[in-house]
Amino acid sequence: MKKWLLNWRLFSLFSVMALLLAGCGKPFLSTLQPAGEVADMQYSLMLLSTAIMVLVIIVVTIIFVYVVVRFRQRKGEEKKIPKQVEGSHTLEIVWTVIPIILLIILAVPTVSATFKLADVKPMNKEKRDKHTVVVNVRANLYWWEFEYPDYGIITSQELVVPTNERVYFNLKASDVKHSFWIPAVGGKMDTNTDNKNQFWLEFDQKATDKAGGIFYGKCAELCGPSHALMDFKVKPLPRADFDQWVEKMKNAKPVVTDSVAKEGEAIFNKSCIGCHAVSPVDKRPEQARTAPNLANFGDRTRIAGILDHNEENLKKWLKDPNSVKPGNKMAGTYGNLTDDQINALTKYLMSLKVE
Ligand code: HEC
Ligand SMILES: [Cu+2]
Repeated sequence: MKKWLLNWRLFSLFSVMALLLAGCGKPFLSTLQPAGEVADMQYSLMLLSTAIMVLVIIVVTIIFVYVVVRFRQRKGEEKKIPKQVEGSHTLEIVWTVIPIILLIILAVPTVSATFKLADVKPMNKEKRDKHTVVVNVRANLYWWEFEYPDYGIITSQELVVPTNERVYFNLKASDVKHSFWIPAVGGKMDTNTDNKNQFWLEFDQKATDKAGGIFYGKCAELCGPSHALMDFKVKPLPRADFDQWVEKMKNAKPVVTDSVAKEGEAIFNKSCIGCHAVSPVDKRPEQARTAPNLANFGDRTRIAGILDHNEENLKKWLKDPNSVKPGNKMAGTYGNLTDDQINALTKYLMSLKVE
């Protein structure tokens, strides 16, 4: 092959790879841009293990190349056999001890970080500090519920937390196993049906600003056909704003003035209220909470966790949820809606705001 052609091919290959890699590293979803204490710890461990691996690869490669060159068959010396070292105690000790040392270097910080990350004492105290924020996360096919037991409020799909402090989580699932993961901030931790997992995360204010105020969360355990669409968003707020948000949620009530929205409310109260609550203060037991709480639906940035938040997409969702999220638990549970009903419901749902 002509040389310039080969160069050109390599060049395009590397450009495509560079383009692919450029997709990584967005501040709102990359583990490589850690946005809090947990993410920092996890990132340092990644760097450490990568450094050790690269070191091993470099040393082995150098030895390999040296041996290939040094002991190659030379002209006139075809029969020559180099000195044999089989059974050398020194060498055997060297290549046993070095990996042990490397493993210890890796193990000490890993075990220490594991214990730090598992320290959830502040949330389990007999009488919890008033300041400590605890969130009960419940994963469902294919949506997320966030309950704040100390404030008596519930929200869905978008987790709101204070920045620059440890937030504690109780994690569980109501149907199958899922996994709670906010790549830039930390995780992942399984949500199970038969036990409760606990951990904490810290959301850094500066990193939040850099990420545009919102982080992406994901389900990280294959759970069904719409697993890849089981996203949620995280809105970290400065403590004062967070407290305000909690107060607004506690006092939220749908105020419907528009006549079309009123029609929507009537349809909603007939066909949808059995599953969806529109008050964040939902006293029903969790088995009865079979759908996302819609109290602050109008404030959200996504519909069903994935579609951009606008009327057009909401109509698309109400018309045929299955076309958006195959196999979701809302599809086929209410009769066909007419376009007028969908318009009315859209007006009503978009008016559900606390901000
Ligand atoms: C059988 C229970 C059930 C009924 C009845 C039901 N839904 Fe749902 N709805 C769900 C579930 C479950 C989801 C979550 C789907 C997902 O994201 O996987 C959902 C999601 C939604 C969402 C997106 C929520 C979000 O947080 O982004 C909207 C909006 C919605 N439903 C509106 C309605 C309306 C309007 C009606 C009545 C016409 C209705 N639902 C009837 C179960 C139900
Ligand atoms: Cu999943």
